[in-house]
Amino acid sequence: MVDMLLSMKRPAVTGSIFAALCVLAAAVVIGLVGVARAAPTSPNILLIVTDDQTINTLNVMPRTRRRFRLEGTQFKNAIDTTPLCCPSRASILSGRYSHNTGVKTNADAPLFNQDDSLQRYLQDTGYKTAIFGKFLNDWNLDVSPTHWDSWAIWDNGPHYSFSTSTPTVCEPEAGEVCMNENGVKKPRPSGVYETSVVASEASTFIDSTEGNDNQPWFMYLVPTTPHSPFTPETKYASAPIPSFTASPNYFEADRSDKPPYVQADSEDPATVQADRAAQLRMLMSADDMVEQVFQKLDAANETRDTLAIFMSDNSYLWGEHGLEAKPYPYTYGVKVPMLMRWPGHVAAKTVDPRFAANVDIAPTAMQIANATPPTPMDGRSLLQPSTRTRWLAERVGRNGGPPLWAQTRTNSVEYTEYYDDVTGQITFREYYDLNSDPWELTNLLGDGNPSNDPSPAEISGLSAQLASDRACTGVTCP
Ligand SMILES: [Ca+2]
Ligand SMILES: [Ca+2]
Ligand SMILES: [Ca+2]
Repeated sequence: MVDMLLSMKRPAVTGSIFAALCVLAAAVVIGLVGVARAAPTSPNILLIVTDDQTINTLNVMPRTRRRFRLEGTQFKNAIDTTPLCCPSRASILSGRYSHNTGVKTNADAPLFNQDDSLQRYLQDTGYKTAIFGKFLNDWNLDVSPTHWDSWAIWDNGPHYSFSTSTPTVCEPEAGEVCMNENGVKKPRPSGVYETSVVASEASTFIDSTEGNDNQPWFMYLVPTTPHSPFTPETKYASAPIPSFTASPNYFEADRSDKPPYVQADSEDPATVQADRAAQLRMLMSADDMVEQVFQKLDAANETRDTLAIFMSDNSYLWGEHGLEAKPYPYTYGVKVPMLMRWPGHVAAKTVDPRFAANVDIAPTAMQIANATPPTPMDGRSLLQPSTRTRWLAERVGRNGGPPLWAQTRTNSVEYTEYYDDVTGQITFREYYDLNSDPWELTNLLGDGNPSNDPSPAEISGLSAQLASDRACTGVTCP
């Protein structure tokens, strides 16, 4: 909050900041005497998480830009600590790193502890909670998620559902996409693009809460856009997209410095470009969804009383280093779009350079809701001054795909280790001097030139730091 306060100049805004601090101070006092109910003044919390949206894609989302960038703060150095769907979603909802959630792969949804989650703590504090979209990959839709007052959840899959049966029977083999809506398994509405289903569910939920302004709500909107299959909405199937500018590491010419799995990867630039085009068009529908939800909030007079966050569950490489998709420990494989707005409380038209992360979302929500988990979360509230000088990103489990890895990074150095699945031994290291090599073109530990290597002392220091961070909990985490 202090960083944001400093960036605010207008007296009117300063006044509302002061009011916000009074509310927060009052909330802290209430917390001390053990009354754990959300004050009527607690803001709503709207969390929108897209699926596989890479950074630098807001150019196709003008309404989202207006709502979140012109009227809010953009975190330009935000990351997902494990850049893969299910582990990242578990980290978002728990405020904990993958090594602490136990959700290490996309098959680990059953390991997610719903009783140690944002939705649980907010509900306990008096928030009405709702989720619409993708909860966790491979979640058994015969099982209802807990600690939600209202929900409609589904998994990755087609973005359109085409129903041929009765509305209460779900037949995936007939082209229907199944969802669990408030405990009833049924097909998603036929012929309706998925982002419109999310918007419609959100609208119904907002209507249902209008009668009780004293109860704040937490609404988690999780469209699977722009995840594969790469099917844009019909109306955007041929929509113009921004021209492509290849970054210096686009299909990196010399990958002899890279780990063996990168050197062995052979993507097709034509496929990358086709997927990029489709994903950008899919994001146009996500932009519609964002605007529809905000228009609904405007009509309900709730926009100013809502802290809203927009982000992606993980990034997605479009040919950088010759790679496509995830989960890769390179800048655009780890960084994600992340923006936050709360009129009068979070600075508008502001770019925040701090290291922000998916594990910070839950602590941020905890702070404004005056909710306290029994053990400290790993992340930090984004409304507090940040002391984070490095980030930790990690891939701690796998069922196929790239090897296990972990990365520590400052503003000037990126250091990554790869590990053997069984022994945990380090199998490869990457070190980039980000000041001279921001595009990660020359791994100084893999370029065959010993004269430019970092000192053994520096490497052992980074390695020890990484070992410590990979075992961190709560306040010991970066
Ligand atoms: Ca994802
Ligand atoms: Ca290279
Ligand atoms: Ca070297």
